Amino acid sequence: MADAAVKEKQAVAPEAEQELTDGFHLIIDALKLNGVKTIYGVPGIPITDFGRMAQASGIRVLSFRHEQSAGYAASIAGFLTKQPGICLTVSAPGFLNGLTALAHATTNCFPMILISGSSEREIVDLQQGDYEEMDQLATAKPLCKAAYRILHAQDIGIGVARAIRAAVSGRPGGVYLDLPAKLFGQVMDAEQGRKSLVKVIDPAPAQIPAPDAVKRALDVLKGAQRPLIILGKGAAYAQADDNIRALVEKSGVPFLPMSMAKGLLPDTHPQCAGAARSTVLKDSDVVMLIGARLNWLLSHGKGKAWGEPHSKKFIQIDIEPKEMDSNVDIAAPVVGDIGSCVSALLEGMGAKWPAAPADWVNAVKAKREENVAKMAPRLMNNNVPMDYHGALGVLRTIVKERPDAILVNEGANALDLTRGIIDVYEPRKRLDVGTWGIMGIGQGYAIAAAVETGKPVLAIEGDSAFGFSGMEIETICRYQLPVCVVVFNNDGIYRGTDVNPLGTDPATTVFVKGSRYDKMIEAFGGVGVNATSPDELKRAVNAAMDSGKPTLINAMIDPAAGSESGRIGNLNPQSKLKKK
Ligand SMILES: Cc1ncc(C[n+]2csc(CCOP(=O)(O)OP(=O)(O)O)c2C)c(N)n1
Ligand SMILES: [Mg+2]
Repeated sequence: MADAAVKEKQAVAPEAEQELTDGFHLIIDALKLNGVKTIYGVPGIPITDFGRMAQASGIRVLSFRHEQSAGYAASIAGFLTKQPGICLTVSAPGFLNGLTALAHATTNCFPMILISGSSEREIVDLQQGDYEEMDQLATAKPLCKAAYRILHAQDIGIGVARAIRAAVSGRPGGVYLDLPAKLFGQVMDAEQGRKSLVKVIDPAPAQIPAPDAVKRALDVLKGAQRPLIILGKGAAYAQADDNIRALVEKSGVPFLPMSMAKGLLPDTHPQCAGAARSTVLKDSDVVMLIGARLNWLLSHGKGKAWGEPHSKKFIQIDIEPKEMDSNVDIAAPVVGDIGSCVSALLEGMGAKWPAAPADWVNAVKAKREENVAKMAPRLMNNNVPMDYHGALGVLRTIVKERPDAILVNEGANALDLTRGIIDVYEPRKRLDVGTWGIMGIGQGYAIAAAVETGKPVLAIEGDSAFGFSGMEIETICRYQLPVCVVVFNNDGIYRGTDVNPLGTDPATTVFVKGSRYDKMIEAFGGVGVNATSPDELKRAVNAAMDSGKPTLINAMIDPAAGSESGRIGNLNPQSKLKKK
């Protein structure tokens, strides 16, 4: 008897005394070790407990109403912080809902990790119809920068490290991390577990440009008669704000900010050519691109917008070598991270860099002043119903008075006119639809912007755009975030005036006329305001920004005021046949 008892004790004792850990805790520990402070997601099998435990461990876990919004939030958190934004989803449908945002992050070069639970591998791979069965790894792979799956608890440390490094190093992008349900419950020795965790050292190493490339670029710039600098969102992402400003100012060259690069230098800066865009694109002879790609947003660097064919030389600064010569030939490629490239260029310019040609600088300034003067009276109008210019005139002043607020913007006319009219004064204060012109980022971006920066957020959204993530106003109210959403309500997509010639269903682009989006937020305890005039709009936005209370303002815009597709109507395909 005694012997048996001793034997049993010996068998049990090592296990009872052994400290154990499990997959749940190892994933949380791995994320925390690497500085993850926030997770954006939607709970459900198999990640509900994981979310609870992560929250209990001190990570801020924000639950959304739809994974796509959580994903957009994670993607813009990545842009704002240079750390991968984390989105957490359930298997198959939740994963797929988050996948759009992961692809969006990759396209926009934002670091993000989509962590998704997945179903049992054995059943998924034999396609035996598991709960939420899907080969998620294979599905994600073509849509992101890298995709990994962790099968064993002892690999969690290295798997998380790999995901982080893949997301932020080189050109940032989206990474998929697949965590099968069984992994969470796997148990291992706690000490071994601790040792298996990896703190990523220097996750985004500097990539120093070659001295020859820097010299070549400066030679090309020096030879210019009509130089132009274009700042892209890569430049904004780099957080090399002081050096970028110093480079632009030392060169004296007019600069054109792409949408999300607005504010790197204030739009009111004397060298800003934003209001003379078509002139500088057409007439410049040397164009220095800093973190801006020659994609559709810059008409691929060729064609009518760019003046005479082969009339310019491009200098391009980008971390991705494949970006060079992607659309037109690049005379001076400078490959490296923006911060290192800009500081090398600044150093190379030395103390005696020649001023930019005065006749060109003055010509750009004159054009800009002419265009600004033309716009000014339209922005002062107090028309009812409001047009975009009247509404944006007051919002422009509000942003000027509150330059640290973050502006989120989506829609068509509501996007293009806001971009053109509202000046931005500080870096990374304008967040918008990005490379794809994607609708639905509004509330997700607003939430992450408020959470990551603690700053007030003003979101200007078309009524259609708003609808893509409208339910997230409950999320905004739940977390009591300082977000003021202004819905530009023109009864539809582009305009609210389309008519179905058959007179049966409503036309494809129109919504319920006179909708009151402001009522929606009242259901969740937020402040709703219906604004019919610029004066009312001004009062309501100022009150919201002062109070920091979740607010939705229904700004009634003349349904006839907008134009088809905003500024990009020319991209609509046209048939050679006459329209009937
Ligand atoms: C995900 C997605 N779906 C559809 C579109 C096509 N689209 C472009 S703009 C837009 C909505 C424009 O209407 P609104 O937001 O009301 O802006 P408005 O021009 O009326 O001010 C849509 C549906 C898109 N860009 N992204
Ligand atoms: Mg609309």
